[in-house]
Amino acid sequence: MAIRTEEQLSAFIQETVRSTPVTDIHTHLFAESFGDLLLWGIDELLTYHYLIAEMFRFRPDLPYETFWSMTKQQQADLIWQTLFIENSPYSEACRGVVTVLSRLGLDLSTRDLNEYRKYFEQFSSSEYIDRILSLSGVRSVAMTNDPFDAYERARWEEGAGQNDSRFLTALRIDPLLNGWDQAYLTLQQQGYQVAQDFSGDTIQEVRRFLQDWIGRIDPLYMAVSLPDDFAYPEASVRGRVIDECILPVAREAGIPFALMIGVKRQVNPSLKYAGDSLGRSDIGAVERIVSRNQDVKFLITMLSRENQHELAVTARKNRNLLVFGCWWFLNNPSLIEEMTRMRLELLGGSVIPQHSDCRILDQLIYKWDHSREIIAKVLCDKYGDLFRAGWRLEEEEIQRDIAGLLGGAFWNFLGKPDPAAV
Ligand code: FIX
Ligand code: ZN
Repeated sequence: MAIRTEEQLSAFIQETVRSTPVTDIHTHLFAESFGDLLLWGIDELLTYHYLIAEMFRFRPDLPYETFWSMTKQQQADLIWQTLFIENSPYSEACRGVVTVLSRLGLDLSTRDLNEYRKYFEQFSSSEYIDRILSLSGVRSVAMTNDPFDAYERARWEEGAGQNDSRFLTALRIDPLLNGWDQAYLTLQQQGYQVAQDFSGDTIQEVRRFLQDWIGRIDPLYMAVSLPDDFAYPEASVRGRVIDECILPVAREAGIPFALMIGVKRQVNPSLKYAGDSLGRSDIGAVERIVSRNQDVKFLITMLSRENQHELAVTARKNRNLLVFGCWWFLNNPSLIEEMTRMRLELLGGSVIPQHSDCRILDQLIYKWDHSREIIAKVLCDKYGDLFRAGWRLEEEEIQRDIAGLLGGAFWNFLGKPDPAAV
């Protein structure tokens, strides 16, 4: 049906963005069969590492060790008191908790954390997964599957990951590229004949390791996060692993290599896993890896705001590069809007505007609610411009475009149908 007025256009865009199911291409969530790796509930929400970092800013006298020696519930109490009671929770990570509590139907006027805790007790993990996926309108999520994690490896050996098609797999291989001096030992323990100095069959054995894990978990892609000083090509262990192991295996398996570039790990080790930061990276490294390996597909996100424009332009020049998400410190409304606007202007619908990076299941609600609102706002402007220029749109065309942005472009890039699509 054709859209006749600008008001009708905006209302239709907003409703379609709100109701179109999402494929969330990068999260740290897990299916129920992965046991303790699946995190949900109020104490997990409050102890999200984004909130830990924010809490410490308001508690200059709190020794780091005191916080780390607390139980999770005590940590959550302190974060609630600091960020929600003694201050107003308008930072994006705090606002996220408010959105979640509100959409779960909890009474925000009480601000009673123990009352909120009771609410979560009524659900089993499996009921809660159904509830959150339904409330957030997320159809499927890619997990971050780590073959270097002993607990997760044991779950795979028990047959986890095979019985819930809403949880898709992604093979995460950071230690191979960022910590070879330890990683080679884990590979040896798993039966691969690798040497620290790369002698003998090391290259073939690393490839065999990747191939075995691809065979075992059938990942959508292989992924790594990389530091801000990532260089390519490079005469280093990382450079060799990329060129001689990952790229040949990605090529042969026909799966993309996902690069998340720009992390400065542990700038403040006292903050533990909340202590990472970011830095601007060299777009030249991205240009070279994608243009010299045109028969490999690359999913790329960068962490620094300063890299976003050049990354979008690099994607214009290389169809084997799909830009995705507003990652981590970019996942704030002002930056999501700026980046989404710029990306749609440069790339049309050949982009994945957002992923959630959720670590806690409940976060799917806020990360997608907040992002959908911004994506809809930008689309209203873009389709509005077309409308005012005289371009008339059918509802079906808008539905097609939005389905692409929220998942279709990803599946097209992979060359696979969305298994969860009905
Ligand atoms: O490397 C990653 O996948 C990052 O997203 C995480 O490690 C990071 O801690 C995070 O949660 C960002 O949102
Ligand atoms: Zn992540």
